[in-house]
Amino acid sequence: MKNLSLLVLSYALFAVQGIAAPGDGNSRSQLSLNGEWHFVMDQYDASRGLARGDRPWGKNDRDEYSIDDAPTLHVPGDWNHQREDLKFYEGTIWYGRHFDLKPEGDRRYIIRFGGVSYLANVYVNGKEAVSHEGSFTQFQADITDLVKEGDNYIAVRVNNRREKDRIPAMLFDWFNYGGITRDVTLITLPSRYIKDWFIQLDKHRSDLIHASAVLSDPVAGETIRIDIPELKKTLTLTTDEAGKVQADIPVKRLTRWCPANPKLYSVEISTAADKVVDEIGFRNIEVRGTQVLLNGEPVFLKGISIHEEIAAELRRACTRQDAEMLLNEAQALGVNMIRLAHYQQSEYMVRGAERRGIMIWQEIPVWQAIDFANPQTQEKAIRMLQETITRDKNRCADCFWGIANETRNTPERNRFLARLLQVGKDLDTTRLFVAAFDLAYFDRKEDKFVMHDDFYQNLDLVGINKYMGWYEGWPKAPKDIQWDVCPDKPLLISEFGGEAKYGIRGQEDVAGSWSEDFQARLYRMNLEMFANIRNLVGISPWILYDFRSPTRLHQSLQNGFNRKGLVGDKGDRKQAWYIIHDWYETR
Ligand code: GCB
Repeated sequence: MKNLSLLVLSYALFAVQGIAAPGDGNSRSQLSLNGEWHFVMDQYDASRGLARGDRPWGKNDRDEYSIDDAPTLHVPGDWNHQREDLKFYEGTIWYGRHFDLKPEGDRRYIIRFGGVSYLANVYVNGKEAVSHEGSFTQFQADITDLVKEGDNYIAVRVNNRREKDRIPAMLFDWFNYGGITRDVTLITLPSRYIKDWFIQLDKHRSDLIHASAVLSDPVAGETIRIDIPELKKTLTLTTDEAGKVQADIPVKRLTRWCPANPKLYSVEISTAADKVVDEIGFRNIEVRGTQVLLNGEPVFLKGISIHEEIAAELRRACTRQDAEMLLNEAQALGVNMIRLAHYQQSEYMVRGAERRGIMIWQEIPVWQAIDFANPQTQEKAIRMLQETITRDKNRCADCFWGIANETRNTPERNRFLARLLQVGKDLDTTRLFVAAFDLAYFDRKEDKFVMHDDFYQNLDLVGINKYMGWYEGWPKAPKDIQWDVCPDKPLLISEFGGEAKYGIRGQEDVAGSWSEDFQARLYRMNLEMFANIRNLVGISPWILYDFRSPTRLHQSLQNGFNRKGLVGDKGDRKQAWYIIHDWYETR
């Protein structure tokens, strides 16, 4: 039965387009296309001609659209922080740049975008190469047939307008940065290359690694080698007619990845023409009753939620240094888990967390009220989940795939999420599927917290967002409050907290004081209440840093920031940071 599920996993993964393991685990030849790109703001979406840069086209040699002499934006990076006139821009911007190439006949050229916010239409030498929707997932295109010797021109139309059928939709509680926000890379590959691979430990067994790989072309009889030198394992496999290989690798004396020892093994996958080296860890993550087991042992998730933002510089985080900065602050807090809210974050975050031994909850931006009744929106969500899993399926730190945050219990939502979940489960049988809910409430008649949203039954672990003491008053003393929420499942408090502005000290029992003292007390009270949640497997306070949100309208205190951070926007730790830090030290 297990082998059957591996089979399903492998076939499903390879159905999703993509070469895997990008970024710093990749040993392949790469040309960075980061740097300065010219840009034109196209407010009315009028200038399709910019796909061709400043060249005349057709019979008409009018030079109406020009981009080469336009100012530049840095890639990667959102446009909002780079220029005053783009600070709040939501709309279309054309990016353009040249690059030189000497294409070789037996090579393939793949262009990869780590993330473009929100919609991207990519043109190479005036021809459409790929379009992609969704700010936070990677995409790529084989542009071998579009490139030429010498000067090449690439144009990207980027649009970040909020629309009802997009994900997220019209309103969300973070800043809507636009632009080419992650690395752009041109990868050179042999004409037949290793397209994808999946090498992970069995979900339950510590002595069995499942391995599979697939070539770019469906050819039988080719040799693919998989080596794990440190484990003295070498497999020489022959592709089937789909160009795939798969095998189970029995292992002894495996050092499993865990927070205390985030061991990674160097894994080499090679053919006569191609080779990739990936750093891969092995661990078991599963649920038993209401517990989460890591490598067979119950684990308490000491979490923190993080937005991909450098608040002090009013910009989206996009570099390795940015990721290191955020992870350093999380690690100093004493976490063993991070919730990457509310979307897939860069590979720097994921690989950085993995190296540090931090488990990851990654989710797609199905945030509150998206258009659940719209079949196109459904397809978008499915693709986002597929792309999320495809990029990070070899990252053992990724333990939890989140499919939704704070959705309402309606028939449309139930159908939507059920399908999404099925797609996810067909893709990946080795991780836990989760979602965060905000529908738990204190039932005065029953004298306890309950939740009436049966969708949770479909999940492995349930996240509950609960802002006691902030959006909701205390019904009684925290130590006396009982919880009976999803009692048959592991429960993570996936958000809690309240706002305070760093530096304000004041009355600890007055929310309107906006004081660190109020926030610290609120944290203490919540921790007291959590002691009564029998199925509690962890907490993930909201949130590490204050973050930008156009919905935060208090002009002097919020000033465009959600101030629930344990750390202020400028990097100062608030009192509540120490409460969590000390509590985590005792767990
Ligand atoms: C929530 C949302 C989160 C918000 C937070 C808040 O429940 O999941 O995205 O930022 O509340 O601060 O209101």
